[in-house]
Amino acid sequence: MLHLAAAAAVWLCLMMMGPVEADIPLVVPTKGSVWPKPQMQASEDTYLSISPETFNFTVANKDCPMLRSAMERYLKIMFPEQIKTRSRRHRGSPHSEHYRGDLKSVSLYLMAKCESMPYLHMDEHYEIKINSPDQPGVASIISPSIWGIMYGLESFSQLLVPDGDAYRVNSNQIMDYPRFSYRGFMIDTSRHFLPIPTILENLELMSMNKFNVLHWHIVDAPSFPYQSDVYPNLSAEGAWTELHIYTLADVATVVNYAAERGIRVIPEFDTPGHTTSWGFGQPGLLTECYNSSGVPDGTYGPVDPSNEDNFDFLSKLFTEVTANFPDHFLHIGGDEVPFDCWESSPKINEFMKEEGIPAGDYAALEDYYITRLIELVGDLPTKNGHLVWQEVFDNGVQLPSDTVVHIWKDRDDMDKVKLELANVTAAGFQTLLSSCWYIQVIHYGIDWYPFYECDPQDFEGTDAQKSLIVGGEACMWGEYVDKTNFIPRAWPRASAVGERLWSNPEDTKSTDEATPRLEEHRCRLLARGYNAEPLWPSYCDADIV
Ligand code: CP6
Repeated sequence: MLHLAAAAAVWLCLMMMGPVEADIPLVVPTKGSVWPKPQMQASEDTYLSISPETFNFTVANKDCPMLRSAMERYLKIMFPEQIKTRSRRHRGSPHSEHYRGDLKSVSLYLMAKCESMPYLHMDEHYEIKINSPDQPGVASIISPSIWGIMYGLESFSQLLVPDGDAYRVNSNQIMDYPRFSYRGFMIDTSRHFLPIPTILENLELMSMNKFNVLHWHIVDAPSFPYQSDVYPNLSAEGAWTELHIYTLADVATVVNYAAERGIRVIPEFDTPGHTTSWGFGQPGLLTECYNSSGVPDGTYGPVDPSNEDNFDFLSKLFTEVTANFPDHFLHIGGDEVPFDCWESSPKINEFMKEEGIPAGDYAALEDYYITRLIELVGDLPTKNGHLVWQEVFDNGVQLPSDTVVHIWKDRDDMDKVKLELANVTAAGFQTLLSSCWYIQVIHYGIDWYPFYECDPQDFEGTDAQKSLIVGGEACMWGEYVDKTNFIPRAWPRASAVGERLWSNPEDTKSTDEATPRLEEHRCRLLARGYNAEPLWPSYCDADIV
């Protein structure tokens, strides 16, 4: 009765604010559903009972240090030491005719070698069997990789339904794997510093949503928080303060915490634009801009490609960066390069003449810069691959065939985005989509439908073109986001992106079908202690503590 009254009040309020759907359904969250939706799942009403005091995971096949830590982590996630709601729960209900016994342990079968670092196109398959016909009364998680085992543990943890002080888990067979191998989340630590605990909390939430790449847009024009050993002046002069920095030890903390959850960390050092903060600690790096009377006006533009020392600087800096970020890929940026400062500079125009770059063709100068940068990145001791923002492709830069092109523009014009997807893949490049997944942008109302409805393979193209889509990335640009609002702004809205990138599109066409599952998932995140924001008038058991 109370629910109806509350819903009616909300309905009245909404009516007064403007036209909305007249009937607002009360969302009844489902229990024990897995988010993102598995590729294949068959479940039954029969269930096993789990007692937290005695339950354990068992290494059935091959041991692995990461397997041990994942087991311990999931025991804590499943059975938090202090569940304050426990005393308020009803006692466990008496077993029904569907009860099939107690589940004392889940056997973990790691079927191939024990790895320690995640990578692009790693194997992520897993299988879960709980009280299956061929193995009644027991449960197992089976995977060729430690990464699949982790996803299996996450899915298993989501199947548990509290039952007094115990839990129930239904008979289930799950066979699961991701639709895309790149499921990214971008953070921006230049517009606002994000303390390490916030970054780690977000990594934990990413793993609960089966994301596998943290794209760390670590520096940009406003501040340079990366503390380099080889160029300490960059952060000494370019960070907000000497405390708003990430040391190499902090980087290692993030990289290791991420790897333990199957998440790669790709740093972005965006050049030649977006580099104002770099200039304070590295004189000569940026182009001096001139006023109309031909005098330097005291401001600086993009990296100065006419200064040969700058390529040496970038090579040394990136040697350090790639030694500390072990992933194969480096994001080298290349977006939004303004040409007016280059245009104003006699030094730049003279250099273009010497290099045979047509006068006034600053896109060709950008091409010169990016081409050298890509060569430099491939020649680092770690021989890295690279991602670039779409402008680099749009401007006609000749790119090596292994470049990943990151599409971000035209979020208000999906027809343009589809055309870009078609063009980039027709040129044979691996492609990553972000245009429709700007997590920092919020609206009043239900705000996750467009995220859920965006599909990276929904464009005119051949199967070969579609297969070049490596995945997508939710971006949290940081202009208006810091540790105070990061987590609720990201979650559970990014969960909608997570399901789009993981699940079969045929089974995830409907936001109506997804709604109760996402409601449950949001309550789950709340129960696990994360400030995931609400989606719609509703309640969670964890609300009252
Ligand atoms: N910073 C950098 C940004 C953006 C980009 N690059 C950006 C532009 C427009 C929107 C959101 C973000 N803040 N370095 C573009 C990739 Cl709407």
